[in-house]
Amino acid sequence: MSTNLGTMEDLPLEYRQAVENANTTPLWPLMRKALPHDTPVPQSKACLWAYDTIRPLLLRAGELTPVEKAERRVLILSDPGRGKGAMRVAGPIFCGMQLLLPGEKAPAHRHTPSAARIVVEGEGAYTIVNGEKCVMERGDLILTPGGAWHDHGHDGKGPVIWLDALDLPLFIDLEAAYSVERELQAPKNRPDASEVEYATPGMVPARRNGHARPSYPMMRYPWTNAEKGLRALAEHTPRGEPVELDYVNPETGDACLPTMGFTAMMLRQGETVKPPLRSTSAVHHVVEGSGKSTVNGETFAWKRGDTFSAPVFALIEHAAAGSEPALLIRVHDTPLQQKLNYYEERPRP
Ligand code: GTQ
Repeated sequence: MSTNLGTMEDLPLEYRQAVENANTTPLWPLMRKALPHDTPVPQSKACLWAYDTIRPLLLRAGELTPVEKAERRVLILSDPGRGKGAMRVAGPIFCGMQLLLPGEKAPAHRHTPSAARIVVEGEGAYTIVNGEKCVMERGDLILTPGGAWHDHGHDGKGPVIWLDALDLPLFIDLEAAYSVERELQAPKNRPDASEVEYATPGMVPARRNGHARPSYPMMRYPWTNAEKGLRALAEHTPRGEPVELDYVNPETGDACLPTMGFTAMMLRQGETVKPPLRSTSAVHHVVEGSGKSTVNGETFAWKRGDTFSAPVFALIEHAAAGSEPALLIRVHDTPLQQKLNYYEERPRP
């Protein structure tokens, strides 16, 4: 069944003006735009952001704008499907590449959106989250949940660059986005929870009766652990089956942030990975290796440091190139959709 619902222009001009003057608008010409038949029509368009292109632009920003003037020195990855200057990468996800130079400090603040960082390059930087100092090593995933104080610093040499992912567009749509500033935090004198409370997989601190488990128990997911896990899983996973690990809250096994999810994935040499069509948007960041991915018929060749997006229900195929496996982190919005009692996977056509 496919009824032609007509267009706004089918209505007499005088009527269109009258409804507009009454601060109303007819639904029926907009019906299919709001509710297309059978499947959503994403506005987001797949895109690749090559690190070789972004890096010099970011270093230039380091010369042009001191961090005190920028607060956060970030180049937003702008979804080409939403016009120039879009403040999102795909669906409800914001991504940006952030630069911190030696000795710089990005001031402490907290905001309603949640954020996560994936370290792309450099050593010696840290993020302090609610007093917990998280060192930033390449590939680490570091969370700053909504409402958590965070500031970034850099005691090392050379630039440090990381990829930020935030649910900022969602908070903007909710008219709920704002931030509060404070002075820099004094960090606790101890390693982060991944090296203390959650140093052993499968074990968590014993809790006394009545002691609530923290909702954000672990802010840093070291890449060394993720890589070790992927390599172990790959050794015992038949080829063609996905080698993919979810980043979870170690206390509950749930997603580690309310709206965004993260997975680490390995593409083995000569293997083609064909995920199902998913109702979520995705951003893939290449931590190790090189390869190519086809998203809705468009092929992106990628290597370490690159980032590429995929809209909802995209037909995706990934393959590693060269003699080494490729290791990627995928950012997605499955936790958000599941909270709305929605998430779908559909078989590939
Ligand atoms: O590091 O706190 O990419 O507040 C955008 C907004 C990073 C941050 C972004 C932010 C931050």
